[in-house]
Amino acid sequence: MSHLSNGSSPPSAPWSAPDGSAPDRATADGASPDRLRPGEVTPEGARATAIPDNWSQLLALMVLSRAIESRLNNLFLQGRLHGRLISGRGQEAIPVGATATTRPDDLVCPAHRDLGAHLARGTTPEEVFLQYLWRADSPSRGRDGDVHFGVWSRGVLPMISHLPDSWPVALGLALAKQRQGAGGVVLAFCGDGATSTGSWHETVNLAAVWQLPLVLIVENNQYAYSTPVSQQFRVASLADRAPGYGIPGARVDGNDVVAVQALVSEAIAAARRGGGPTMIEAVTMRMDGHAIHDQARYVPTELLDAWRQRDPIEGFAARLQAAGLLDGAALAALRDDAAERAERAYQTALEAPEPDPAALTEGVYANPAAPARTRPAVG
Ligand SMILES: Cc1ncc(C[n+]2csc(CCOP(=O)(O)OP(=O)(O)O)c2C)c(N)n1
Ligand SMILES: [Mg+2]
Repeated sequence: MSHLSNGSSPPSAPWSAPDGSAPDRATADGASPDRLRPGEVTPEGARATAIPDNWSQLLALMVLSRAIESRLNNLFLQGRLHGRLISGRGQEAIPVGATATTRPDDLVCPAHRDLGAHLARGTTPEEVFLQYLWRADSPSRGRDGDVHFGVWSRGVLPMISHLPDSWPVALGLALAKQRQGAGGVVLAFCGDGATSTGSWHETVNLAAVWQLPLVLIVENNQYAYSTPVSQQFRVASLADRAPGYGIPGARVDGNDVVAVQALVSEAIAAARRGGGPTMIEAVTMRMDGHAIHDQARYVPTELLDAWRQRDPIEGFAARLQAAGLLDGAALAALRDDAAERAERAYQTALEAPEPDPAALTEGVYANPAAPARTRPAVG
């Protein structure tokens, strides 16, 4: 059983630093595959260079996502929200870049840090605050005050907590899209930790076998709760798993919204053409604890400091400013506007009614009487 001995001696640097300087997963002999360099994309043709025409949309969506989460964070700390709060701060480029070019007939299955995907599909700040205040008119109709919401009319599915069970659902949706034959595709997101589950592998395999129009996006943010990626997998890149299933895989700098959009757009185009699924690993960093209760003291400070230098909004804004497309005043105005929209949405949600307890079982069953009649006899 000597091949298992690595598990008992954790690598000295269990994470990957943004410049690739620190080993993310030391090998048995101490060498590092060290292949997680943000900006590195395979295949080569997917490397993004030009600022896309929709740059202002990308920037506005990331800024709005950050503003909404910032307001939610303050509200939680003030005791005005109930339950828990999960943050996608620092990861906005992935859901925004991936989703911005989707068509209305596409479907999106966000994971729990993908507020930007909801916003990119047209979910409003009001809907988000109604959700987090458990209001009757929220997307989940007051049954949830957390990430488990979607707006079906916009093609956004609610996140499923059992990881990564949005993926097998996405698989079924992609099968439906394939059978409809109208070119619709499905985007499914998950984290690095979710890749360790059986249903993740089953989904990828079946998507490959059936050549479904599915874009599979893994957000590698270096941790799954307190578990670093070194304790999660041994491959140098999660995208390296794709060839094992017979599909293309690519890695992208998850903090570069332009690169994410370019690569995912390519994968979407391939899926529309009948080219089947693509797996994309977007490398990023979870900048907060798992949720607001988690101080994440297990994350090395220098790692967070290094990734903070690569904030996706700051980086994109700097690039736009260097290109003469944006100035400091316009950026400040955009941020102010996003903060005001978030505040207005919160105030609107505050005034909105709470759900009627009598409506609790509505929507649970198609026919409330059915479960008793159809339940098989026990014994
Ligand atoms: C099947 C399953 N096991 C455990 C959990 C508990 N859990 C919720 S989030 C989480 C960490 C997920 O990590 P990752 O997939 O990397 O996503 P991240 O939170 O880092 O974005 C865990 C273990 C779960 N929701 N589902
Ligand atoms: Mg993770």
